[in-house]
Amino acid sequence: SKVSVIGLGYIGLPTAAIFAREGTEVIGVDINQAAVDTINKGEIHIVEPGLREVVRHTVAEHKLRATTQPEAADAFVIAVPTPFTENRDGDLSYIRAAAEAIAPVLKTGNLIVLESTSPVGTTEKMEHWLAAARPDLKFPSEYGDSADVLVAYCPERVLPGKVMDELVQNDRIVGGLSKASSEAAGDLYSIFLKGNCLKTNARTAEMAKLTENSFRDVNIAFANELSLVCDELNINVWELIRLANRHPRVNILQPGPGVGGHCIAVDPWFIVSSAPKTAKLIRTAREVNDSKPLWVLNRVLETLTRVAAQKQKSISELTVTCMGLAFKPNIDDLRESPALAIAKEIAAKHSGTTYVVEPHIKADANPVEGAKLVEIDFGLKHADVAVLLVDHNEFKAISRGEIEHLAWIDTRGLMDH
Ligand code: SAJ
Repeated sequence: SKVSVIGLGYIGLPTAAIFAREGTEVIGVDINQAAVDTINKGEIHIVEPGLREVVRHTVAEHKLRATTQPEAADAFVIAVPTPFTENRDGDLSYIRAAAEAIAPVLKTGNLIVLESTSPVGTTEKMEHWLAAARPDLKFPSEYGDSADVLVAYCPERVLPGKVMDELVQNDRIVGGLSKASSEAAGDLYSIFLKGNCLKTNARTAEMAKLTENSFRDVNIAFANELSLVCDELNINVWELIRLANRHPRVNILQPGPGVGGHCIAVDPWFIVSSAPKTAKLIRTAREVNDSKPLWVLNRVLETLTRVAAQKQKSISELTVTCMGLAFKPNIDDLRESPALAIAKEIAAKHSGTTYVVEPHIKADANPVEGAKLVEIDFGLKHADVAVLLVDHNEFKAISRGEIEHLAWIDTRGLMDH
């Protein structure tokens, strides 16, 4: 069988490569000509451990090929972005464009699977766009199991950095617009899936993806709120959580400088925008997590005032070092990173010197205007105030002796673990 993957990004390219590794003929489609050319040379345009080898091998074996023009296939997997809009909803224009691009090559018997994280009801909208372009074909919402084509929603739930492993191992939800659609989508993923395939309808599958990330967001918000309460009550939140988690039914997550990445900080809004009056807890959790960077910034500014008074210096004579910029440990991903946002604000507001330390990016790629990217030792040695924003492994080796001379603001509890 022939599978076409539309959108060759962080999810689409690994998915295409893994189908091809199993011997399936895969046509990857992307509007980005440069990405298409890179892939056809057996190279990759994104960072994901283990991906390069599989792309190189499957391209060389003529199992994987990329193009900008959709071609006929047996199954189409759509993995295009659904960017966050100003009114906190998903922008479905890429899904619509993908649907309209494949519509002319659709044939009876084809399966179309949407993977993009989307608000509830998007798969039905995609079907509507396909149907509008192909009035000659029967679609499942109207014709059920006697439709000409099959349509399903199948979210990915892989963790960046572990995509090649999690794509194969994780359980997978498939939600069809008809029973036959769910069955066909299950058969498609069984080509490479080692985890279980869980079948449901499309709306439930859409909501499941949003629910998983909202669950994590709400639980991180609980930890972040605790960190503010503990600060007021003069309690060490890290010790508190460690102790509370010894209860057999308590499992609190870790507070931090806020929630970053392009999923957990976004997906809950898709639920809120669909049920604005009802989704109160989910909305509040988003607000709690989104307010954490400002709280950290204010802590830094207050600390600068206090240290200036202690040292009888002006604030402009003090140096702040920001430790870490990525949105989570041990990666170089800066997307929606609260650490980056905080560092930028400090560099903009602080009248003295600001240093940033980020072992995962190169000195000439420093994204913080007004700050200098420096090594860990240098940054600590010259700082009056240091704020730990990401618990990278590189920072775990910092000893108490190295931070004795400075005011240490630890948003991740690194020194308490
Ligand atoms: N964070 C905390 N405290 C914690 C855990 C995380 O502050 O205890 C912060 C991190 O520092 C980071 C943010 O949350 O800023 C998100 O990081 P993450 O590791 O929780 O998740 P992502 O965004 O890398 O990936 C998530 C995953 N979803 C879940 O774990 C429910 C992944 O499985 C999804 O596939 C991915 O979102 C996605 O693409 O939706």
